[in-house]
Amino acid sequence: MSRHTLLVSLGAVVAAVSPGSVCRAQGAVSGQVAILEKANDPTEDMTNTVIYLEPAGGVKSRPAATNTSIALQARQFAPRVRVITEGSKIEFPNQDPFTHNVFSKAPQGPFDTESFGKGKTRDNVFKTSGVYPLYCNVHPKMTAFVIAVKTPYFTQASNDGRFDIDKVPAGKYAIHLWHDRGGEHVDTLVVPASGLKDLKYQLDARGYKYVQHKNKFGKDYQFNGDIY
Ligand SMILES: [Cu+2]
Repeated sequence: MSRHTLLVSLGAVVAAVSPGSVCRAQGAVSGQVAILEKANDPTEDMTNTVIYLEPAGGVKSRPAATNTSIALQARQFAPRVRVITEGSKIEFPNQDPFTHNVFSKAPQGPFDTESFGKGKTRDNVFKTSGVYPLYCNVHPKMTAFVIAVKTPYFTQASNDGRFDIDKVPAGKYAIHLWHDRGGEHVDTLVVPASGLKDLKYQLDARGYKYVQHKNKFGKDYQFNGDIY
């Protein structure tokens, strides 16, 4: 091989290795989840199902913040469930004409916004991953859940239970499916470069029973003249 030929060959190799080709192939992970209900009751809160994929070796860098909001509206948290990345901020705008509060006793990050009135907004940064049940110290039936995750691969199911997580690099994952009445299911997935589809999962809400939580002082709620 002449010196000239060698230089040409090296040039061809360099051109073939573009920055994009160094990345691992990415595919979508999709499927459908169903909630088993007592006496075939319909599932009206399917979108409260959170699905996320944790890479087997953990994530190398902290995923970007996915700041969002949960409104206080008609004596409810709207929406009732939000999944975010660890370290994200959630704002709580009070859209009712009366006072609310937001507190959580989650051991990984308890907080309390104190009471705030109509048109005001409070917020909280969820620094540590985990499930945060949120309550209002004024209204005993108000409940929401924030699920803070350490991965950028997450979603919430649509009304029919379908889910689709885009751009998942090939590799091994733990898939978590969580629903406030159906509990949590964890499974191992090996995602090929082409992705995975038609996954089927079922969560069981038949044993679920509503349990009234305590107020922020750890005591039973007292009727305070407000309408529950
Ligand atoms: Cu309230």
